[in-house]
Amino acid sequence: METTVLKESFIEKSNKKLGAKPEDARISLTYLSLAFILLLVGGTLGLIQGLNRAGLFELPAWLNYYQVLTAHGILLVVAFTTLFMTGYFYAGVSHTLGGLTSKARKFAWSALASLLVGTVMIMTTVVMGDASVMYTFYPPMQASPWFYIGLVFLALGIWLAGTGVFLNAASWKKANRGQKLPLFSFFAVGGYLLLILGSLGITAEVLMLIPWAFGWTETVNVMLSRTLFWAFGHTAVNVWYLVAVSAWYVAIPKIIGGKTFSDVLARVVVILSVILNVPGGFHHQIIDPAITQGVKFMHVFMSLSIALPSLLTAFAMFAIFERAGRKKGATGLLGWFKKLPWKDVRFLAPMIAMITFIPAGAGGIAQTNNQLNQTVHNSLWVVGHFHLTVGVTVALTFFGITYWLIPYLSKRVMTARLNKLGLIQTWLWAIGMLFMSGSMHWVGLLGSPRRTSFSTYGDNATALSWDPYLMFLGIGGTLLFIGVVLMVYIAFHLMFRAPKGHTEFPVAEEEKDAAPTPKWTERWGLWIVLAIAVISMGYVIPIVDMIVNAPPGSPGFRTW
Ligand code: HEM
Ligand SMILES: [Cu+2]
Repeated sequence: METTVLKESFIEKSNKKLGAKPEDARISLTYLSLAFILLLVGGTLGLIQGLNRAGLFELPAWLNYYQVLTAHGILLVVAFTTLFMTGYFYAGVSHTLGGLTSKARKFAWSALASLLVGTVMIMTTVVMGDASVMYTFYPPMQASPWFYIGLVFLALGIWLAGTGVFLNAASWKKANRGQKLPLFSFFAVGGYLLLILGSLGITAEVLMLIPWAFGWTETVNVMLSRTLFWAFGHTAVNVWYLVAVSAWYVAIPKIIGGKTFSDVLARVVVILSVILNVPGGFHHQIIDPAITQGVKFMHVFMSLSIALPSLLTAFAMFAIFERAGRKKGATGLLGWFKKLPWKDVRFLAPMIAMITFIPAGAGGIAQTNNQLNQTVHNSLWVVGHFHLTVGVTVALTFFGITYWLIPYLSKRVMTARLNKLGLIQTWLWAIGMLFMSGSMHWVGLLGSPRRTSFSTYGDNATALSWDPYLMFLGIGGTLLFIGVVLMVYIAFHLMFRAPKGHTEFPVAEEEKDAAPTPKWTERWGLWIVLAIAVISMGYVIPIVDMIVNAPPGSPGFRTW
């Protein structure tokens, strides 16, 4: 016991002195720079869409609305998120396990190469007008085969990045027998495990679509493709959420001067997320034909079960806030609220992200119900929903991480001026999204469809009644775009310009009297078996049905 304590404090001390290892920092900084460049491009495209839908900006003849929408979706919800997650997880694994192994470093670099090749391939086909199929690429819309091959490279990149983390964690466990994997690395292992499980769906799908896009097979099974897509699409956004949650459990308590609420609870949240998530994909297909009511009912239940870990997290977070506040002398029922460091952007950004998850999660629960889904399906409501979940809860937490992660890696410090700029950025984002997402929700209820450029539908009275809301959408989008520019400026400033110095990687400690974490939390083999069992329970019957009772397949169409 004594030696382990010694060892830990030695690692901690040397980390403090030296900060991130240069060769590990280079990996994370490269990932993060690319992520922020893509955020800038994707955000610009978002502004174009927002202004177009407000009726303020007409796209030039050479630019198609669906081309813009495809690029915006893929750059932000797939590429930005994957790159940020990898840069952040590798930095934290390096920090909490005392440096990356040379093998893990190789995996990180080859993952980056694969992700870049994939992104460039996909974007080239989109820019050339050969793949305006949006990020969901539903057949029978048919893109250039290189678009789907690009997706294979993205999946490969995810597997490589995950494998590097798994190997690193395994070698640490071997060298530190009997010790529990540090919580941050536990999140990283769980996150990649879930992402890899989800990516199996998209891989199976594109292997079907590639021969079809080359013309080697004539038709494709549309229902099967949609189902496999959502096994991935749904899981991926839940992974982005889990990445955000990792920072809430690991970094935020430290930033506000508190302690971990419960190490076991955090690990149980990770385990439940890994086991329960994938079959939730069906809630994106509630209106799809060819899925029986019984199966749809089961999936409503599966979707709602994912709310459980989120509720556990909400409980833990408020407990952390209250304890930290009381330690600083807060009294009364809500006195702790005032003791929170609202002027520290490292806290404010993820806090607004968390608060946003309350209405965002409630909207998600509403959408999962069959009857309510009929009302909002394919309307702008849905776009409003995921700009709250991914656009605020995830993205704003990522921004909050950036304020300490980048200076930690670049061996610089955040100045008071940058903190102030960060506070402005956070409020701009929150207010911009309140306008944009709020009006999207509302106008969606009034029937305005998603995924269409501006139209008055021949001056139809209902369509004209949407206009004021769409104007607010445009105003919100403009504020958000200013937020994107500010954020990218701050990120690169922290990388290259801020004053040199030491920045801490905040990792919360457990309370002195915390109960030890039971060993069963690290039975990964069991979690994988359970996850596969749940996935089989959700998918075997509908997929067999879709294959055995398949209607004639569809040839490809170019709708643009
Ligand atoms: C400057 C900030 C942003 C603006 C102005 C913006 C604006 C928009 C608008 C207006 C649409 C709807 C278009 C339609 O359905 O016709 C849209 C779709 C979308 N946005 Fe954003 N957005 C922004 C940031 C983000 C972020 C940060 C993410 C995710 C991390 C994101 C992910 C998406 C996705 C996945 C779609 C759906 C694309 C599709 O339907 O195929 N957006 N965005
Ligand atoms: Cu989902």
